[in-house]
Amino acid sequence: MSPLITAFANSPDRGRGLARDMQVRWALEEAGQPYDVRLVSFTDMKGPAHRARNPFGQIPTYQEGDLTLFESGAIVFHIAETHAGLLPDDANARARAIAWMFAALSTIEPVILELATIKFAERDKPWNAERLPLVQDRMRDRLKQLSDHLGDADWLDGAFSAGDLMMIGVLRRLGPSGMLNEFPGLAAYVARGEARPAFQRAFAAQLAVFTAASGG
Ligand code: GTB
Repeated sequence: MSPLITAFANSPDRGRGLARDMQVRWALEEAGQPYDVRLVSFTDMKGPAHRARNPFGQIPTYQEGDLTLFESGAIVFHIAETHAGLLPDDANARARAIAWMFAALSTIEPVILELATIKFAERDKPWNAERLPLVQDRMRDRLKQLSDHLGDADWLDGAFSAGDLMMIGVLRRLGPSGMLNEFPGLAAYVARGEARPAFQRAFAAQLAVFTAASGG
């Protein structure tokens, strides 16, 4: 039986593939693993049936046989561990690829989310104008360090891995801000990821949900 994932029935990103089911879809496509999708509304997500899948009432989740998982990083890691192609065979290279997955989620993503918070949720706060440049500088520092590491390489550590998949997934959240353009190497890195056929299939699948929901 194919794994079953959850995704927004009505994604607020209007089909831009910025919600985290995109990373799970992409990993499944890289692995050549067919999957089914349960679309959930915001009301469904907060109900008991979905909270049994994810106590925080969020997407994505993943069900396969008697395994139920939440957290996009844990789901992608599970897919990578159980299918070929997303983690290197060499033990050290594999450990480094996993380190990049953690770096995406715990070193890069927090600064990106902080920027989103200050730009949207805290827009009306009196201290917003003072805080924004501090947050932007923190993010630029991190992006520069990442860009310096990447240099002219195609991927973060040798061949494409789940580490790149998670990192590109996180960096794509910067798209609407335009900040990635300050780092052409990182912009090209994201474009390389988006050009992968597996990414394209995953993107098309989530876009089809938006198109169908909006009657297009
Ligand atoms: N740490 C968890 C993980 O990695 O799986 C975080 C999961 C999470 O943030 N889920 C979000 C969610 O369910 C969707 S992806 N939110 C609903 C809720 O909390 O009630 C985050 C997201 C949402 C919308 C956009 N967008 O519109 O651009 C982008 C990303």
